[in-house]
Amino acid sequence: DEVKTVLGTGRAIYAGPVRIDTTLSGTAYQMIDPSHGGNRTCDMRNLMTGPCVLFVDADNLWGNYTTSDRASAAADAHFASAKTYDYFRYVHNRSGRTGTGAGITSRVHYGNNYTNAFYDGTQLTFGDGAGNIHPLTSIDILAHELGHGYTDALVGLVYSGESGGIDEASSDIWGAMVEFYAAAPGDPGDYLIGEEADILGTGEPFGNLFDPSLDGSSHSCFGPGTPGAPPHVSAGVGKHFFFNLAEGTGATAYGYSPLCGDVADVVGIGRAKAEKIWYRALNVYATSTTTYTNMRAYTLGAAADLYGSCSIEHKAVQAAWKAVNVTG
Ligand code: ASN
Ligand code: ZN
Ligand code: CA
Repeated sequence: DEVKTVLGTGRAIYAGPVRIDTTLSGTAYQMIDPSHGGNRTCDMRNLMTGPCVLFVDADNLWGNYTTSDRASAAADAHFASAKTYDYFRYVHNRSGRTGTGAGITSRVHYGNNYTNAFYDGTQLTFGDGAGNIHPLTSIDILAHELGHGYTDALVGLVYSGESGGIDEASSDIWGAMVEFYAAAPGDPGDYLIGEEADILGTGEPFGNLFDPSLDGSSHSCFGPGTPGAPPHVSAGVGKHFFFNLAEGTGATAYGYSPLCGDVADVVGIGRAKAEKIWYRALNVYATSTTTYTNMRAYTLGAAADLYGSCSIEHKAVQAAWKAVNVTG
């Protein structure tokens, strides 16, 4: 028989009250989402090995908004994986990370006090954070990790040097863009990354796109040290470019965007155009060894393709790169 999606109710820690797609098997509901490539969400039971136990439930009401119910973090992950799927499907016309419609498994409650999340080429894994009360299952973190899967499939950037930085920048860009797209009641979009899960334990966000250097290590502007910096550090240049392009350098709504070079303010073209330019640069032009200078040329190419040579959008791409010291 064909497996049909059933509409369930999530009481997610970060996303809040959300609808999630599940499956009815016999008399039990399962966290399997046939409407989004068969995404499934399972429980690592705070171990690092052994089976991941699929979440099942008798009444299709998942979680209680807190970590006292193991299904709450699962509801966040199940919701965020569906929204990430829809984002790439409807905004970029990409059906699943492989392009074949296939979804992903999200393993939650991984390890003990595990304060990270990762994509291993096959599935997603999320720790519960410090004290096991800050699961890393927020939309921006999940979309960052799942975004690695999409970027890998689109380009396969080498994970070192500038190409590694562009890989990490892409994941934070997807993280932020999916968060806006998802429009969750408890977690509206912003340009902060990981703030919901309080990864640092200080109440400060783990990172942001408007001035990445605020994290203490990321480069907000391209400099002599950028090519040799680790991916999470050089990524700042790409994130900051993207913010400049979408929101402009005069933007104040989400923070601020200091200029690097001596250039006039960049007028942003909006997220909807900026995300299409970045995606097309990766999908059509980028290679495994793409550098920031290359990415400048590729985003210019993508903007010319989409909006015309010498269009406002094309010129904004040029200005947004100049504002992070990438001049080609
Ligand atoms: N959360 C990290 C990332 O996706 C995992 C890692 O450092 N490998 O970038
Ligand atoms: Zn990453
Ligand atoms: Ca965020």
